[in-house]
Amino acid sequence: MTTAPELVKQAKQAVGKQAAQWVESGMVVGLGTGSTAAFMIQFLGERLQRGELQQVRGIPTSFQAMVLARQAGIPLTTLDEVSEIDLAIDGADEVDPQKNLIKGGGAAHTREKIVDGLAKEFIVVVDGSKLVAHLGSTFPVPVEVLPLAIVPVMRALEQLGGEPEIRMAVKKDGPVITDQGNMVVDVKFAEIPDPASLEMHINNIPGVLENGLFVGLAGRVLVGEVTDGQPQVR
Ligand code: ABF
Repeated sequence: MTTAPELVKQAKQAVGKQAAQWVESGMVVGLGTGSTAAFMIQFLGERLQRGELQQVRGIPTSFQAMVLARQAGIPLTTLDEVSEIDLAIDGADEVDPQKNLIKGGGAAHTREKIVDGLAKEFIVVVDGSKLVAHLGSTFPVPVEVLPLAIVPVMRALEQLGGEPEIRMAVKKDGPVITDQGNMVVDVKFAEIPDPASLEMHINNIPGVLENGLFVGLAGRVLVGEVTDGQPQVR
């Protein structure tokens, strides 16, 4: 069982490295957000620098991914300039047995859903702690909200049976602001029996930009674990 922070880091590193091996020359790659995707970006950059790959272009899912990709030497492009995304590689906060996800712990789920959803293949990279029997059991559903609508949106989220809470910055001196300039509400649900329906109902609230339920988008799920001191990916 991988739980200590150093072991979790090793698991994320192992899965990030393996995911970078799925990239082939000529591909347009969606670059995910978070610490696991960051390892993938680093290893992908190293493959490019070694000359193992040519003509790869990345589409970042956040400012974080954009900066890391530039540092790693990965050429970037935009959705305006490509007709398709071959592969997206991104992390998650929860993965259920049907490969439905909760994402958005990094407040990047709006761009992530656009990029990951457009990809021909979307590979999820997680450490074993992210696997759950039911979505919502360990993590609330993040919702990106236009600031002017924050009060009515929170009321509507309560009517859907959730307990919404505005996400605050680490120092608690203000709300977290997304790359798009919006706020994030984390919504705890006692249970999520139908993730697809909840995803749709939340997005129907005026003022909501996007929520972190990713239903039916994930393809392969790569899981990193450290067993007997050895990082492994399954
Ligand atoms: C992003 O980073 C998110 O959608 C998810 O919230 C988070 C996963 O973080 P980490 O890989 O650091 O555990 O992919």
